[in-house]
Amino acid sequence: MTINITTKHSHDPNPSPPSDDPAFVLSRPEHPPIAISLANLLHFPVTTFENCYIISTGHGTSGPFIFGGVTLGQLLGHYAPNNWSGAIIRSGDGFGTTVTAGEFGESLLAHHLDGRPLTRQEGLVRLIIPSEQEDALRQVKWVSNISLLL
Ligand SMILES: Nc1nc2c(c(=O)[nH]1)N[C@H]1C(S)=C(S)[C@@H](COP(=O)(O)O)O[C@H]1N2
Ligand SMILES: [Mo]
Repeated sequence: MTINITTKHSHDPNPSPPSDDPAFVLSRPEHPPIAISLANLLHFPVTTFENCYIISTGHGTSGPFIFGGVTLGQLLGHYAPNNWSGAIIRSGDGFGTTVTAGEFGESLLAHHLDGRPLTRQEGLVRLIIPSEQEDALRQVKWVSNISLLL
């Protein structure tokens, strides 16, 4: 008899970007979608989140890192101010997470790591939610769509 003991994470992280372009789309009910390029994102003042770890199922834990980017609160304040209840953040590879409006200020669309640009391979644009401790299950790499929820 074989006893199959698995300690494997239920999600195998995808190591390779689904496309080369870090641009993403902001979708809202009853409005045309807004395309946001990396250049658009770089126009915002940079917010930094210190003491962040990547608890990677693939590569183990690394950090602490200082991520730089734009919070969802900053982004939505500029492009789509409204009383949203939350958002679904998705990657082109099908991975994603939901974020409540109360978390918009602590959800970073990261484009820098320790003061240098994040590479596409590393997840540019990578969602960082520092309170997330579940093996990076909310660190969405290669964000391609943000769908706002009423
Ligand atoms: N787009 C996308 N993001 C993702 C994943 C994925 O499969 N696709 N896996 C998540 C999981 S479970 C982990 S452990 C980390 C792995 O991050 P790393 O590749 O930087 O080690 O990415 C997270 N973000
Ligand atoms: Mo993971």
